Amino acid sequence: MLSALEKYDPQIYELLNQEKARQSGSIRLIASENYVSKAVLQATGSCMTNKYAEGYPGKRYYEGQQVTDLIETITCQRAKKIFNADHANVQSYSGSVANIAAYSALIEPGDTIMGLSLTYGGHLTHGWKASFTSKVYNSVQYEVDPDTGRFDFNKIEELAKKHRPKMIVSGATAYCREIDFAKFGEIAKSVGAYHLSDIAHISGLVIAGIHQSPVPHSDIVSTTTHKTLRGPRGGMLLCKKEHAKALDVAVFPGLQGGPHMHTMTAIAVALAEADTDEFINYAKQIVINAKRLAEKLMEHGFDLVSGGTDNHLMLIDLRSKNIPGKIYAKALGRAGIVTNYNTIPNDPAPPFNPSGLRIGTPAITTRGMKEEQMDQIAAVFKRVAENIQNEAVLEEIRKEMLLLCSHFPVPDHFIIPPKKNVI
Ligand code: DSN
Repeated sequence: MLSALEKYDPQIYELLNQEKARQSGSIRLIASENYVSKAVLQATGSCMTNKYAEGYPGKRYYEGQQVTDLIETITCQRAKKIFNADHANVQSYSGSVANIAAYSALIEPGDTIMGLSLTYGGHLTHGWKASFTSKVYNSVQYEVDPDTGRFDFNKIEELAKKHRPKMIVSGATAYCREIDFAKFGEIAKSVGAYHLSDIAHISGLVIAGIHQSPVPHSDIVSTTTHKTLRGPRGGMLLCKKEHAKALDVAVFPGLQGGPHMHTMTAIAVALAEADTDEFINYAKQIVINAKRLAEKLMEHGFDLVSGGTDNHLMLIDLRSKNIPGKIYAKALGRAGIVTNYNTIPNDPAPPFNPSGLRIGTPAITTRGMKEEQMDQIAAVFKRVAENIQNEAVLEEIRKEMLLLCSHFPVPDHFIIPPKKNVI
């Protein structure tokens, strides 16, 4: 495939090679990124990209659905089985669209929604002021306690009682502690709200049983498919039986036209991979690595929001180091480590130049790195902080990181042996 690309469009081919080299030659700590298997990559780049399939299996608006119907049915079955859910919709183009579909299925424009503020770790679509979701719905935002970095359920409950939202959203993009979905569900029930859980970041951990599942406690669960779950870039929804029809209609024809069948096909493959012991071991190692990295960073004098992590990510509060998040992320980048700057709870600095850095371990865990490498990476964080403008030291570290990468090559050919009884 690539040789055809090379011949037809050498410029794009060359850029793809550059990106491949970047992904292979750097320590990728962006908590939402990963490396997919060869099987997932193949499915993503398959002939399913050529097919329109508006509608649902057995009820399409185009002919030629002999295979698409089977693929969608299998993908839904796998999703329901692995999450133990009544119903699955696997058509969402992304996590953002999945969240909007969830609102649209259960509540009306103008109704009140209550989600975690973006600057405290929530997602844009949880009702952030710049998002469409706050224009269509009346958005009330809760925060995490700035002192503990954790949810304060008394405050959340108080806010819910005051504003009586129609939908409470649990889930986050930058929260490093276990989320008590049962408690969120209880609060939602007590005020007559629906409960939407967004597990985009942690769905792989939920599948592996190392994070509480929101499924029994939520009306709808949304997720992306490419973070800890390690599939293609897409979205997925799970819900209780009674919301199945409304949710499906909200996705199609409510918000989308034809589903991206190549992505859905790759989601099916990723779900089969996730239903294996190899996946469970990988997910466990993500958390072991994150805890070790957090511990070592703290030993090196870094402040972590909430004092550690329960999941795959952590937030470094850089105020005590006197280094703005962006400056630090860029210096780390020059040293071969890719991260993203991030707000911290009650950040005195603006979101585009925040006081924190978010890091996560999914991608480096997929590469096979373990505790020893976490120690090495934590030590590098210290050296970079001490040499923020010393380009010679940063270049020296970059070479060390390149060497580390060479010992853990990008597993773009890794294959998860399928389970015997895969659906
Ligand atoms: N942009 C994603 C993340 O990095 O967490 C959230 O959707």
